[in-house]
Amino acid sequence: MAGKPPQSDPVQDAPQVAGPKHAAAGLPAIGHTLRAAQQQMGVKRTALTLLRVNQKDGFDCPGCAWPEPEHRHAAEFCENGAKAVAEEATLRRVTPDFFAAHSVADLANRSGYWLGQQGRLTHPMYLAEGADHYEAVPWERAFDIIAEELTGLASPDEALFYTSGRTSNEAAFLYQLFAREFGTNNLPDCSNMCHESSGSALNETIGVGKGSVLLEDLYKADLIIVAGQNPGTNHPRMLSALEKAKANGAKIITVNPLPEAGMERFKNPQTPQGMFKGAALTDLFLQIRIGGDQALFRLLNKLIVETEGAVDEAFVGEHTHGYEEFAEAARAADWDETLTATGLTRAQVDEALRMVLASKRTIVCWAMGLTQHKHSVPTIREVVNFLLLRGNIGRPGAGVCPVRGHSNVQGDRTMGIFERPAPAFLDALEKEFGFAPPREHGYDVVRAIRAMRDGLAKVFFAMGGNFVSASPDTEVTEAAMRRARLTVHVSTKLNRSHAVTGARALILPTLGRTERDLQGSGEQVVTVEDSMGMVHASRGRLQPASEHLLSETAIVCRLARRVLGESSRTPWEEFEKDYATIRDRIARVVPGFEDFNARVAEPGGFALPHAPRDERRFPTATGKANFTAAPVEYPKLPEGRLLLQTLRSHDQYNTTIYGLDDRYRGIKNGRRVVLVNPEDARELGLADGSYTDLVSEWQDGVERRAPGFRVVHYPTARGCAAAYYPETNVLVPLDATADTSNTPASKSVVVRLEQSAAN
Ligand SMILES: Nc1nc2c(c(=O)[nH]1)N[C@H]1C(S)=C(S)[C@@H](COP(=O)(O)OP(=O)(O)OC[C@H]3O[C@@H](n4cnc5c(=O)[nH]c(N)nc54)[C@H](O)[C@@H]3O)O[C@H]1N2
Ligand SMILES: Nc1nc2c(c(=O)[nH]1)N[C@H]1C(S)=C(S)[C@@H](COP(=O)(O)OP(=O)(O)OC[C@H]3O[C@@H](n4cnc5c(=O)[nH]c(N)nc54)[C@H](O)[C@@H]3O)O[C@H]1N2
Ligand SMILES: [Mo]
Repeated sequence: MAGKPPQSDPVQDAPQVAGPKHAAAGLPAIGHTLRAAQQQMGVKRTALTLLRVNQKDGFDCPGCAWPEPEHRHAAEFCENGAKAVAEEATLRRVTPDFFAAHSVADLANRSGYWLGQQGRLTHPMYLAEGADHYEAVPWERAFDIIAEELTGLASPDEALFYTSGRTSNEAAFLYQLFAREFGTNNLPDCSNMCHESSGSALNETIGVGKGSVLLEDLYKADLIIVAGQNPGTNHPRMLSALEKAKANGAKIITVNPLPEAGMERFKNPQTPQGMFKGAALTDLFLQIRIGGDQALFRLLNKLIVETEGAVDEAFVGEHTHGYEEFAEAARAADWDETLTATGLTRAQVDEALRMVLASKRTIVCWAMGLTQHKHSVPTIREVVNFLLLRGNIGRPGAGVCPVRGHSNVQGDRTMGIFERPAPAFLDALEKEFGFAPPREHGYDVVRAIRAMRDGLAKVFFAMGGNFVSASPDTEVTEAAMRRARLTVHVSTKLNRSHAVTGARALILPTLGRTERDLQGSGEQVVTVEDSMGMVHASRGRLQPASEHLLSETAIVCRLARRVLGESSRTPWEEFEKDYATIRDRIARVVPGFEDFNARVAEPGGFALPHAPRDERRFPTATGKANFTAAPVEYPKLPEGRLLLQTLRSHDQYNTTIYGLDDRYRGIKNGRRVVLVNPEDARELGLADGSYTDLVSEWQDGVERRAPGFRVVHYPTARGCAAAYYPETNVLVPLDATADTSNTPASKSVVVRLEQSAAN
């Protein structure tokens, strides 16, 4: 089933190709923004809604986690933020009548794009065992069904509580509290598939799993390296920050197998000169082979170590551990091997080194291009080595900058959404709420799928997200979900996870970020944490999409009361009535949130403490920042194969498909495309415009196939290919994960391209 193009879908996937663009944003972006928004919301609602995005008294953009600048423009949002808002604030509705007209089998046959376009969910819906259709149920009945299944489990560890990254701090804190009072640490989240490798690497080396730079640091940097990230599409507001950094004299090195338009030239739509001409952003483009980053940074580190006076010896001596062992490994780095691993030339590496040595303040930014490989954790550790060598952590204008995805994914983790919680966090929960939290580690995403597959987990509850489409190995994941007794999704919009269900299923419709949240004590605000550890309030203003929606917080409170009953001493009713009472508890449990309610009332919010950034204190096992010296790894390709990365188009938000174009890459009206270097294509006999199946090869010998992709000759690095996720998740084996972080290696899938039978 999986990977089969939907049959009854009115949308035809017929890609047209015009070649990559060399600049991002500018006037066309404004046009696209308004068109997308007005199609969903109409003209008046568009104006009212977009003006509230990311303002100090408005709501946090549900798009990405990029921080808000101190001086905000009247329109502090971007094209893709506007699309995210429009998706949520749409006037289209999915009512009980819709479910009466469409069986679950019918929904399972539709594309993700079609499902998302149907609009906002309006009623709690229940799929009874053996039934063909969802039917509306009262909220109380929905909670009864969940309680029935949860209390019937042999152990609390047979339940899974997934979180996507849009959930507010308040809802996330209560959700993990509920799961732990219920008795499990099974709290997998989207972070497991996203920046887990960053968290793993940073925790071990600098003692804090978060980035160490604030927005101001970007403006002060001499050199910014952007590796494995496509901000033009995924963090468009980052381009304004890079533009400002450049105006202040920074240089930018881009490390990417693809030339991404946003990093080439940025036409800032918020300044008149920017709209037309724009600024060139990248000074040096290193077109690296997929997975070559660890080798690149190791070689740069060797060259730094071997350059007289290049190492910041005072910093290394006072603040770090493991330098000697690391320097020995670095000296052994081999030029030829590095050039093979990276596909770069010696001159390019020399030029990069020159820029590195000329910089006193260096920042490295990265996203999924670094985190989703087998050797992602050692790769990011090597980035840390690189920064430590020249004292680039805990100094203004310098540091590590993992750029997060979902708007509150970092906050959810801060609130305790983690399957491997720190003992100190559990101690604090125990003290505050007077129960004994489970201490055993729970399942992450990959382990949760295995547990369902093997019959060890029977209830799957999702706070947002689209688990079956976002997870790897679609066929395995879908079969695993279908084995569950009960699957529950707290959702704003319809998606495939509602159509691939356990024996029983529930859809619980919830408020979005843009909507007014009215509770017993009045209108509520929630809080979020951005990618740079800034916490601020978010207040929705729109009328909720339906009178039957409950907020995520209310859903957790009611569920907890129904499931835990008298056994819980937590004041769930009070929490639901007044979210400020939740923040009072967060203030006592989570370090850095002291006086939470008062500080979040300040316009713009507050910054969480970050010991390495603020005081060059490294809370690691050694008490210092750790150099590490892992062996260099890079993917080795068998003859005639390509290394496929699965990435985002300009018209999607993860599994939510906004449209079928990828404007900056010059692709229109289709998503089943595979980008291949023209030289590789020639060697493999793949004409531009021909159709091919992507077949992934993995050591388990199972053949995973995604049929019918149009070949696009594209200037990617040699040996590499790119195609969109989630269509290609069928190709990512469940067991192909990053060492240590267990993140699916969805950016390095070995594939062969086979001529399509269908075409
Ligand atoms: N509009 C929009 N915004 C989003 C999202 C969205 O889907 N749409 N998703 C959000 C989420 S959850 C996340 S995590 C972020 C994702 O943000 P990104 O990480 O920018 O997203 P991807 O599309 O996965 O792009 C990966 C980039 O890494 C490059 N790359 C791939 N492999 C390698 C490699 O081995 N080395 C190097 N150096 N580069 C490599 C790719 O060419 C591509 O430019 O965006 C967030 N923001
Ligand atoms: N092959 C491959 N796979 C990947 C990736 C990749 O690059 N390649 N990227 C991975 C990454 S980085 C991530 S973060 C994951 C994303 O995984 P998820 O976070 O699970 O997926 P999304 O597509 O973001 O979830 C979209 C759904 O969330 C619901 N939703 C939206 N807003 C809200 C809200 O405010 N509240 C609630 N309750 N629900 C809401 C809607 O119903 C919508 O359909 O995918 C991962 N999977
Ligand atoms: Mo993500």
